[in-house]
Amino acid sequence: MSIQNTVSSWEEVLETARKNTSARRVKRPGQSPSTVPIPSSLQKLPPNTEPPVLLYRDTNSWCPFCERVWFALEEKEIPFATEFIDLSNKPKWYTDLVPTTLVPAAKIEGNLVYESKDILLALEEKFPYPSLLPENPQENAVARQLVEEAETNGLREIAYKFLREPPVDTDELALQAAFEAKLDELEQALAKYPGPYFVSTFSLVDIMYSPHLDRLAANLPVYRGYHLKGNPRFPRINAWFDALNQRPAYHKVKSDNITNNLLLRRRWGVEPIGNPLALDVADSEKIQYRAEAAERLSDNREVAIADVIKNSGVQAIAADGDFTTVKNAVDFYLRQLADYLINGNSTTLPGGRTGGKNSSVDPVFAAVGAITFAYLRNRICAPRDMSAGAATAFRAAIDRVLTSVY
Ligand SMILES: N[C@@H](CCC(=O)N[C@@H](CS)C(=O)NCC(=O)O)C(=O)O
Repeated sequence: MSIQNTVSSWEEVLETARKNTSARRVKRPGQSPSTVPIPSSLQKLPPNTEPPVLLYRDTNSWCPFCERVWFALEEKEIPFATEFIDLSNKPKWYTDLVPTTLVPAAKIEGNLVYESKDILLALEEKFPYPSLLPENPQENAVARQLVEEAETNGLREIAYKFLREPPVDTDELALQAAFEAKLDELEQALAKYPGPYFVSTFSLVDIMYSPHLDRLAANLPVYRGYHLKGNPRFPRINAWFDALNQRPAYHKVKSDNITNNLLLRRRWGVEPIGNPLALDVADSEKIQYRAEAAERLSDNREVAIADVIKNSGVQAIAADGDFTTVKNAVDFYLRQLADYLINGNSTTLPGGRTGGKNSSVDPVFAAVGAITFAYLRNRICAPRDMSAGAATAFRAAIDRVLTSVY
């Protein structure tokens, strides 16, 4: 029997995956990104009604400032549509429309607002419930002050200075001390109200800080050998991360650690001093994340296969320019990956040349599998392609199936 018949069909995988996850996306044929998540709040709108908010954000869903706005929209369950802006080639209509030319920007009931902080405050104004600012006037004023400070307190600047390869004449320890002093200020701010957040309820202050602190928590261990998570100097920041992690909206908008680390390497060309590819084991095993990853891969397989063939280098393997075999191999290995995500260890993995029952596996066929998996492990990007949890499950499954290719 051919090994190609040993795994489930795409249709079978998709059907099972959809029973185990409610996450769905809309396809955008020929566009980037190729899919977009459906905000759960859209169900609240009568059919054929335009959502009251249009969010302009970056194509790759990397922008931390856009993440702030997306986080608030999900928390407040405001129905919204998204327009993606390619930051490497911004359309003229966008630079004409938005004075700063930056993302995010939003049209709130037709009115343009830009600057993430101003968009957050405008959303509070137009859609007061559920509120992301405290009701109590005194606490409300504190929260507003903290929102301003999140922009002006210099934490971001010092953090990124510390994170980037410091110039030779820089005293790295002094830089670290300055960064830690800023984090101490956050610790003190978090101590002022009961509960894990900056004020007594989850608020815009948390949203202002979360995308940057999240990225720093992922990047610092890998690029500076410095740990924010688990650091006993910052118990409140750690409790704050734990509290954020309980919020469903956060899981929709956040990125995963590997995306955050690969991004830094690509953008700055910096070399990791730690392992950039360590996975969050807990997320990788969750059924709903495995199902979401399988659903994404099955539903969007044509785009995934075309991307692998075009960009992974696998074309070099095609004998005499005949891509049929290469395409079949990519299709097979992706199907095997999707099947493994759904069925776990009961999926028949070929066993390769190490002596499994398919020890006769064709090495050229296997090479296509190895390239496909290595490419997609780093190519997948959360939350652009799937949620952070699903991306983690996806990468963990690739690691597993990769061991069976030869
Ligand atoms: N202060 C702005 C910062 C926005 C910002 O820096 N956006 C970046 C993406 S992360 C951008 O649009 N970059 C494109 C460019 O610089 O041309 C805000 O809070 O909205």
